Amino acid sequence: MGLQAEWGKDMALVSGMVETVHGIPVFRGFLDADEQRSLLSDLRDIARAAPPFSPITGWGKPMSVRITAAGRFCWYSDRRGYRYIEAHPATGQAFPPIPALALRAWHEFETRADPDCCLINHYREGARMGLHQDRDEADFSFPVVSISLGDPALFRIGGLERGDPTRSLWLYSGDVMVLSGENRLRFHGIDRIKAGESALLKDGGRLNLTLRRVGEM
Ligand code: MD6
Ligand code: FE
Repeated sequence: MGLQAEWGKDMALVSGMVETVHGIPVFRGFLDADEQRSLLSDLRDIARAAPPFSPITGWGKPMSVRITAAGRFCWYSDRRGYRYIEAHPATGQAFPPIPALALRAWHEFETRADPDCCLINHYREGARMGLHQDRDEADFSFPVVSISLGDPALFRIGGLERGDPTRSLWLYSGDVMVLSGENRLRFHGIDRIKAGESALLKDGGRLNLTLRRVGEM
């Protein structure tokens, strides 16, 4: 059973190289260098309108990753717990629209509806993201589509229980990864980034976009 069986004719729509890593499709170089720069420029505008912030974990510690979002929803966490919010915690404003290139990536994999959240994670050297499940969305039949920009990241993915065995893979600038079907609820996280590898971000580091549908249809 190869990719052909999993993706069928849809594969022809996708540019670049697709690898199945631990059963998860990773579209290497889905965005070429020009597209990466163009998306980055959109993300800079978004960060100006909706400044990235470090959510506070349930333990009362700020996360090492800085977060903002485009679209209707943004993930948020403070001492009261975590949830999706619809207004920026500092400005009180709605989040900016999702960039066209990110929407295009989503539509390669899901045509039933647009995403209503594009979460943007910024990793500086030393930042990481603990093992978690994305399960606060209304309908798990929608995928989560991830786009990586900048320095490589070591992505760890396990099973449906926190203690299940995990495997790791590197995500590079321009790669798109899709968590759908039986992979949708797997525990996953980022162990570390390899700082100084990519020249895309002026100050180095990594950006990750995850496109999702949070609300009901
Ligand atoms: C990251 N990614 O790559 C964190 N979640 O920085 C995620 O948490 C993630 O890549 C759901 C689906 C795909 C992901
Ligand atoms: Fe996640």
